[in-house]
Amino acid sequence: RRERGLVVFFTGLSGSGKSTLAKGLAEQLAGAGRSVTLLDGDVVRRMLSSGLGFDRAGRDLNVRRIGFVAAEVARHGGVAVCAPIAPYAESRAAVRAMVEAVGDLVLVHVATPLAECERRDTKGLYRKARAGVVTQFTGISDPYDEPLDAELRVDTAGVSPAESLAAITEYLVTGGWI
Ligand code: GGZ
Repeated sequence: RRERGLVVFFTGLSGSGKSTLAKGLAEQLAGAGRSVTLLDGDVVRRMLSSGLGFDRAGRDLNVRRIGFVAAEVARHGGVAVCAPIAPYAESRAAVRAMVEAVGDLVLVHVATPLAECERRDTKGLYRKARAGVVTQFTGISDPYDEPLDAELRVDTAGVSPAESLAAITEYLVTGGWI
């Protein structure tokens, strides 16, 4: 018997908390005995999408590649946890179509407000974006389409990563995935 494949796809601004939540969730699912593949934004950019830029075409291709790999994982009964910004609704819809042809998709909108992401500025990129040193920066000089079809929305402002993670876990337990 094969378990039904699952893709948990995080989308949100840089610094919103996607990577932290994705990593925590991946560990939790692995602990529950699932075979988990983590497709984090920066690793994918290095290993799968090196050479791609941040214009619309580059982001679209990046997100579709992630969706393709995630769907392959799900097709074989695994769990893929993905965490790119994925700012375009159209690219996210393409991922949903690829995944739902073979398994389940849970889209998690990490809806931490821009002001909080910018306050954190963990990598100093917002400061550079404001100064115009980094261009086409999501939320500052590039768009982010707010998801209208997210299964789950979490705002990590003023909440511990453990609490945000618990909300996601609870959703997956209620839906019978864990
Ligand atoms: C957005 C950028 C940009 C621009 C570099 N816009 O916080 P980070 O550093 O680690 O996450 C961001 C990451 C975004 O890559 P993704 O592959 O997730 O984006 S997309 O889904 O849109 O393809 C950020 C860094 O790369 N970064 N330049 N201009 N983020």
